[in-house]
Amino acid sequence: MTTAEKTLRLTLGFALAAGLSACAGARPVREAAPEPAGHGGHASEPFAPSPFAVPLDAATLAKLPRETVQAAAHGESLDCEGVALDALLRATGALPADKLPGPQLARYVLVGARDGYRVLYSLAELDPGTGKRRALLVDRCNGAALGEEDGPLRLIAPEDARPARWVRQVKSITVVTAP
Ligand SMILES: Nc1nc2c(c(=O)[nH]1)N[C@H]1C(S)=C(S)[C@@H](COP(=O)(O)O)O[C@H]1N2
Ligand SMILES: [Mo]
Repeated sequence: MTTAEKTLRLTLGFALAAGLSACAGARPVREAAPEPAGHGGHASEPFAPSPFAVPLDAATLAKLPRETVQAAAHGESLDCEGVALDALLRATGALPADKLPGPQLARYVLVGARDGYRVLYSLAELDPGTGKRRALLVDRCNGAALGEEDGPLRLIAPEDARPARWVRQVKSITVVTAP
């Protein structure tokens, strides 16, 4: 074997080893450094920081399209209206407008209520380009504004098989990168 052939074999060997270790997930997945909130939420722009508190003020919600949802819980049927959670996440920069970048597949959406109840969704399950699971933040059901017991904001995920992840008295929505 000539020196040139040996060099080629060595080079190929290293390239193969490097490729295999990358495929085996040897390199840790890292997100971009946290950035201040308030960017436009496009994939080309920096990720929202983690944790990211999604604004729930009336002015933010009023800018989003209204949607309706029919849902049933414990034999009671509900006709509700409010905003789509993915639209809220996008408008506030918590969800990119384009394809969800790989590192954001490890993000979760924590919904907290005034009574201390908490539930999780994954960001990817809510992303219209990935899990496409429908969830709405509603403020009116069966023709009336929600009262203190249920509202003023209630999260409804009509595709869930039981309403355990519907959240009454929504107080906060926080997007977090899993540790
Ligand atoms: N804030 C809050 N939301 C909540 C709960 C709760 O205890 N507190 N219970 C959950 C459960 S277990 C169910 S089954 C549904 C429906 O409860 P409801 O029929 O009492 O509204 O609400 C969910 N949302
Ligand atoms: Mo429940």
